[in-house]
Amino acid sequence: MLKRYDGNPILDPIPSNAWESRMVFNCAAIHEGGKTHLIYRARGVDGHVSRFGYAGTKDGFHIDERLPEPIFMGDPINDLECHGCEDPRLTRIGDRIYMCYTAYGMVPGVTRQIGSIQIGMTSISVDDFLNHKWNWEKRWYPFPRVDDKNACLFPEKINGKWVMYHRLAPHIWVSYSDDLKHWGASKIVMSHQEDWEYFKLGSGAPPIKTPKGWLFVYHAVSREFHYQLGLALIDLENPEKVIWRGKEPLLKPEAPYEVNGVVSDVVFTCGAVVRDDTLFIYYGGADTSICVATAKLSDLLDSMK
Ligand code: BMA
Repeated sequence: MLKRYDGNPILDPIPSNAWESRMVFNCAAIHEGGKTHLIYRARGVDGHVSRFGYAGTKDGFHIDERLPEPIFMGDPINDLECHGCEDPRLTRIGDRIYMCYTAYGMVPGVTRQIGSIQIGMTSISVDDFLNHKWNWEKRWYPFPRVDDKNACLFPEKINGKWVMYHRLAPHIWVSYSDDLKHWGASKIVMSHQEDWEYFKLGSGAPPIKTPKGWLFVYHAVSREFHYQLGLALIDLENPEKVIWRGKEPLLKPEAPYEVNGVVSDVVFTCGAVVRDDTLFIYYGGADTSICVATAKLSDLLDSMK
């Protein structure tokens, strides 16, 4: 049901831009002001350090705007994220856009070569975002020093609480908050069931509200260490209840730009948007370029039996 766009990849590295010369991948996606905005992860000449870039598309397929400089970077003097920032996910709440990302830092007292990862969060006003004024709020870390990533927010409170999905390997967990800053009451929501989910699971795009439930695209890692996408439907009133879950992957690495690249056999999403009845899933192919695949939302929901 999911169709790859014939013009994939839609975004490639730019060899002459040092910060994005090797890899552009795993982008957040949000539709605001008549345009889909992609905040993408990029790596360039300085090895493992990732930064975020911006690209925009009016029709969802063709990139009509791309900024030459990074729009967000790991704080080099904060040991929680001195090695960079990875895999952004965006959710609009009221007049702000919240970003969850993986903060890649150092283990204190050991060596800068040994990395630690945890969830970082920040936000920006919708106006500033649309005007490319990158006034991000001071960052915070819901679970500092906990090896945790793939965080995404639901766009509204459920039963009076803000809700986050995140990944403490190998499971997808849910946590709750009153203020979006302090998180707790964590529980496992999804664990591996199928062979293609053998090693671990993690959030993909932030959940999308539909009349039948929250549509949730996630990723899973197979025995062969291939990254694939899966689809689930979550109860609208209970983020701990999975109503339906696909037995087969929604997308697995098969196209040349998914099989061959800096990291082979990877499809990995951080963002999807619905426009009319079309779901656009933006994803990294082989950690090297950005691609899009679409499906009719109504067909996907009908297939969940
Ligand atoms: C995960 C993350 C993703 C990446 C994937 C495949 O651990 O780092 O950003 O796409 O590995 O390399």
